[in-house]
Amino acid sequence: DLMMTKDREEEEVPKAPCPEESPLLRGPLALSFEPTLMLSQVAWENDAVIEGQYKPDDCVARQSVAVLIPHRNREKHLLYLLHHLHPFLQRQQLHYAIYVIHQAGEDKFNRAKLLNIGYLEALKDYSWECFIFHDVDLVPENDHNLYTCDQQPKHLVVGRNSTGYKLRYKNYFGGVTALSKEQFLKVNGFPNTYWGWGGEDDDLRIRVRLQNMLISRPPKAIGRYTMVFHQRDNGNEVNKDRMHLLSKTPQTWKKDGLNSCSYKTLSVERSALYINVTVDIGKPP
Ligand code: UD2
Ligand code: MN
Repeated sequence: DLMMTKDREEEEVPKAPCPEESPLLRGPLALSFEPTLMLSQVAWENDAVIEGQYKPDDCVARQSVAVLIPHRNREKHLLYLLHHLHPFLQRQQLHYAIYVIHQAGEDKFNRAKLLNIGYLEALKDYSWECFIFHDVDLVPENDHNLYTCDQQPKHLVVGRNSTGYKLRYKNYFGGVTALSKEQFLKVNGFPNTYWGWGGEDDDLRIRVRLQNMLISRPPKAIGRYTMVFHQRDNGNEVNKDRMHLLSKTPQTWKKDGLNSCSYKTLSVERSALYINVTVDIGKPP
């Protein structure tokens, strides 16, 4: 009996890398947003996901990817996103985890700072190679839109339903972006000083340009998203300082970013479908 077990162990062959293009991709998909959808159903449909994390079973993933979602008071959007994103990432044969960075309290929202925190916290779990900075309300429509990192930072949202699937403006860098661990470190992450709506995505683009990196995008037919309808949230009013802050980025980026991101972690909860990091990020000065 003992011998038998040993033999079987020796037979185990090392896994091959996953194919360059996943055979599981399906292309454009019709998305559903059922009002009756429940988290328990999404968990049941994704039983290979353990505490928000997944690895392909039969091959070694080509990249390890942490998806970071800034969040407050958007539970329904989060549910729809988890519902679509888990199968989407599994079809891409990635080793991935989904992190939700939840801002505690009622003070002004700070998307950029939450994303910095996501990066720092996720790296405590595992040395992820690639980071996807992801709005909670954007659902990808085509699984050829790869959630991987390239030689250059990537902007994944070429267009979305509400804007006729066109790029909003030439240098637009909002919604969903992919930067490698090194690329994000090189630009010192996002600024921590943008409170409320707007500007932080443009700031990241300026940081990327200052490092002489270029932004790549998938073809128009592939970089398509559905944004679940919403109005401007309370606590995320337009940041009137944004133009002024943006004009100073070349002087401020080195000292405002990952290296100056201070916060208090209130809890880290590992639920079935995502890792929820709740943080106290303070408030605007
Ligand atoms: C645009 C950009 C977004 C960001 C924002 C300006 C697109 C598709 N997206 O989004 O990336 O640059 O402008 O800040 O162009 N959130 C919460 N709770 C809140 C407020 C915000 O969870 O109370 C999170 C959530 O992940 C949301 C994201 O912050 O998707 C951006 O906020 P938004 O959706 O209100 O802003 P929007 O759609 O104009
Ligand atoms: Mn939105």
